[in-house]
Amino acid sequence: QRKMSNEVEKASKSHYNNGSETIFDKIIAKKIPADIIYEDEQCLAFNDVAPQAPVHFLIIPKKRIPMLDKCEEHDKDILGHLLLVAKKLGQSKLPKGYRLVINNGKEGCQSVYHLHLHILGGRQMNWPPG
Ligand code: D5M
Repeated sequence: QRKMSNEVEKASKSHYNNGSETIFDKIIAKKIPADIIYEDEQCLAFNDVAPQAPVHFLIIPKKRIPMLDKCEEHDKDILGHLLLVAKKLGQSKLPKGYRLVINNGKEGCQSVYHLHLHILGGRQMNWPPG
């Protein structure tokens, strides 16, 4: 059997828990440190602790939204805002291009149940992703 990557293993052990607090809430509240690269009223961006590319950061809403599956019509402003912040940061830090990823649920490899956009770049990305 193929060895699971660390991130896949973490995701397989993690699950949606009724919108309860995650480590990202602690980062938003500044109770635990993170390498924060951008912040505004609605969202926060910080470098990923387990980078999968030379540049790899996350953009998260300050509002506790557990996953894309739980988003509703009334979340469309924050969802649009996250994409525009991704564009702004991506364009300035990764002018040659970048990739956005949202992992949703177990088979989507989600391990932290607080919505986050991964922004990856600084090397040629491949397709299809694993
Ligand atoms: O991605 C969750 C991501 O969150 C994964 O790439 C590691 C990252 N992570 C987890 N804890 C931290 C802290 N404390 N700081 C920064 N980055 C963190 P997923 O899409 O859920 O698999």
